[in-house]
Amino acid sequence: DELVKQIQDDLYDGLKEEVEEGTRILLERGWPPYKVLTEALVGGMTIVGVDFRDGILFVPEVLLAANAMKGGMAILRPLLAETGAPPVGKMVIGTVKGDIHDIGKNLVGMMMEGAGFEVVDLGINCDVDKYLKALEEHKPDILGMSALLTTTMPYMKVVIDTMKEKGIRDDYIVLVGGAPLNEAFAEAVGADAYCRDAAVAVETAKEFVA
Ligand code: B1M
Repeated sequence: DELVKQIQDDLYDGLKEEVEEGTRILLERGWPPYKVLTEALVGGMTIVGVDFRDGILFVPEVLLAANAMKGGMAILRPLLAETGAPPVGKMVIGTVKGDIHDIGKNLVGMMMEGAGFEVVDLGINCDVDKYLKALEEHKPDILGMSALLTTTMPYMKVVIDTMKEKGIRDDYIVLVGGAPLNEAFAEAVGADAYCRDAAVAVETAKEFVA
């Protein structure tokens, strides 16, 4: 699709208004919000990621791309979150300490809301204290943690170990995600499951709270 390619290019170039415009047009054409999200926005960010890795794009450009992506996501958010049903469960989610990547986490939050979960978003750079306080305050069914860096993902173990020390580990379902993780890592740190993407996070959460 020409327009999808155009949106991906605009996202790459950090053109927020153009990405927003393209997102609206795809919706007007009857595209389901989830398809717009995955094909145009996530697809575009994947290309950005490859060129970032290869040293073709640098942090300032990637920040602009992320900002453009958030513009598109803001349009999709209410559509993805539309649900009249009572909450099926509650999730507290945050990106771990030292890590400021939040697009994936935000996406997971949006999709969880869309599936009828109540979501408490703790933001980025969350230390153990922040997670534990939120668990105490909100009493969720699920704790979700996100990490995009190989240097920050071990912090998930710090959080889970602290939960164990306090004797509260088994009071919660712990789901983890982020590009550098995998199933073996999730198991090694003592999480209940690794979620490859936002759709898997929703499926997994539903299985656990069912
Ligand atoms: Co960063 N960055 N970045 N970055 N960045 C990566 C992660 C990197 C892989 C790029 C690369 O080299 N190819 C690389 C990490 C390498 C590594 O650790 N091995 C990297 C690096 C190195 C860095 C810096 C260190 C760069 C520097 O300063 N020199 C720096 C670190 C800052 C820090 O955190 N302390 C940095 C900074 C940034 C920006 C600020 C410029 C920007 C973030 C903006 C923002 O988030 N607001 C940024 C971006 C955008 C990226 C890439 C290009 C894209 C990430 C993204 O948003 N993807 C990324 C490359 C890549 O991942 N391919 C990269 C789209 C998003 C939808 O996918 O986040 O994977 P993702 O989320 C998915 C799943 O993973 C899953 O579901 C989501 C939706 O499907 N998921 C969960 C995620 N969290 C979950 C939680 C769950 C469940 C599922 O809980 C239940």
